[in-house]
Amino acid sequence: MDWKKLIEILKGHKVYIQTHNYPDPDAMGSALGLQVFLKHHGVESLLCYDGKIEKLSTKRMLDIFDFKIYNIDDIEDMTESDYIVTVDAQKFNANVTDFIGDEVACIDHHPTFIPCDYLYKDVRFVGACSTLIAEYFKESNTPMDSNTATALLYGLRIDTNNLTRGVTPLDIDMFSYLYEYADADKLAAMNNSTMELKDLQAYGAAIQNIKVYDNIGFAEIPFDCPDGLIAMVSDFILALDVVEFAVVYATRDDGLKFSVRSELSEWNAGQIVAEALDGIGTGGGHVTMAGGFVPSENIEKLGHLYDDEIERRFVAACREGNK
Ligand SMILES: [Mn+2]
Repeated sequence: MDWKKLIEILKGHKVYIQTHNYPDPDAMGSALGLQVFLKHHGVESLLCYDGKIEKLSTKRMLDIFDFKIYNIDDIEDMTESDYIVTVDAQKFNANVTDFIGDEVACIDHHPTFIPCDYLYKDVRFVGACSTLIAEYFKESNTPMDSNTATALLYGLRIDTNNLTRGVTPLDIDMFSYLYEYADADKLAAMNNSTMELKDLQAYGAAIQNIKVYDNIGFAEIPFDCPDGLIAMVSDFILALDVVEFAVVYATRDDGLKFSVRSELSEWNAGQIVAEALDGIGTGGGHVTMAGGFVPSENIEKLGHLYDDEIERRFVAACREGNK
């Protein structure tokens, strides 16, 4: 990390901070945090994303932390010479739309699938991108305000599932650093009423459809639902004591959307989903959490009983990973 270099590169340019599509709390917290950091060092920026802000928790972040992030459809004046910093996201990733601006910098905690030549790159495997942004404040002695600290802390907590998933010593350090400044009332407000009726319907469908083979749990949500919700249901299935690897997928008009979770270090969720969907779709992600997609035109390739074929593919890929 070289915060001075980042400021130097961005100074004097029109800067956008772009999250991955359908931003989650870590992406939103990171984007807000970086915006506040840059502003302190004389760089104004706008936050942007593609897709939707669809989950109740992310919508509430906008109110509680009082900031703006623009959908790309509402930005009409971005040009090729504008600078983009991607946070919690990397250019060329499947979940990051390539905007017209120039992706000059990247701060992320995900693995790189297709390398990109940035002027500034800070990709480190920690539990949350919010952790990395918090470190920019700490390293540079930039004043941390309570609102920003709380948003970053919330992102850190959600991405690490309350410090239980993919946590590194830096996450713990930044957690305690942010905690000093955080606003307990705002955190409590984020924790209250986080479930909508449609969330409950997705859980209900998944519970009805759950199948467990040894330690692998499968559940289909037979209707469209947001990425974040599929991920929550996947975490929920993983919480079953017998399940150590969870595969949840929702049926959408345009295909099947997967969320995969692993508790076993030898079963790399990202690799397994990529292998299981090889030839019919795409997949990838972290060791513990990953996602995938099968476009509708390929579902028929899976045969009439596509759920059987999906289960067969995942079980085979898990066994392969166990060798
Ligand atoms: Mn993240």
